[in-house]
Amino acid sequence: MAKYGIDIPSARFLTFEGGEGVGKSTQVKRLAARLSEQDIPVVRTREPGGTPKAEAIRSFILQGKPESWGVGAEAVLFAAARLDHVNGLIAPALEDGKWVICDRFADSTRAYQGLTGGVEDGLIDALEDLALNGQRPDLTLILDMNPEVAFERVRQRALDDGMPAIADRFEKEDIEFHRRLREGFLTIAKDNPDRCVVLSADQDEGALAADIWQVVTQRFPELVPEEEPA
Ligand code: Z5A
Repeated sequence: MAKYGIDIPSARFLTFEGGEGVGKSTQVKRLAARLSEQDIPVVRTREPGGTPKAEAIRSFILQGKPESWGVGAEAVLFAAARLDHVNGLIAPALEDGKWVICDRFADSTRAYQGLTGGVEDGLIDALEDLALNGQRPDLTLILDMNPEVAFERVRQRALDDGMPAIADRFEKEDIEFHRRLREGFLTIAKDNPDRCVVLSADQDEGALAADIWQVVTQRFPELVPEEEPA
């Protein structure tokens, strides 16, 4: 039993998606903390990564090593990492009754490598079927904002962390790519209205967290504690 005498709601799989710097990691942490306050067992994870093998693929990809292999091969690598993540962490956690909140998931492959990178839908669909093994998210929150504003956040974070080279990289990013990426995520939301909710990320952290909580409790009303009798 959780606080307030309600049963622990059954396991759910939630994903956060969107462009770089829109605040996904920040909101994943906040939502996990809020669920934990209600004694709901939560696993917080991310993609690419989440298991040792998937983290190894993450560092290989993020070091830019497979760039010369082409975007199709990159999509296959993301799917390989996802397959291990689903089988090694996500599915077992859900079977254990835990809520899983994942920072990026299969929609990122569709948006980055597919809709923006040009990998054909057939390959993206096949990789998704293979890697997900039937484990589709119950709810996907797509955080949406102008990429120029999001980049300024990431650039500022890099400067604050004493990493001017990373700040420089964001100044040189191809903004047109990120505009198309934003449209890609909005297309995914339009194509999956039962699963995806788009939220404006261009607001302060607390206000966005409140919007997210409202969506989550509307979707899963079992989370709202019963009123104490007066
Ligand atoms: N990728 C792919 O191509 N295909 C795939 O299938 C998958 C991934 C799964 C993953 O890198 C890369 O892999 C990514 C997509 C690709 N591409 N790149 N490059 P990552 O996971 O390391 O990068 P990211 O997902 O874009 O993370 P991020 O840059 O850290 O962004 P974020 O998680 O959305 O934002 P944040 O870390 O929560 O916040 C960013 C900064 O803004 C930080 O300083 C916060 O304190 C600040 N912040 C957060 N919220 C706010 C608000 N509301 N107001 C003001 N400032 C805020």
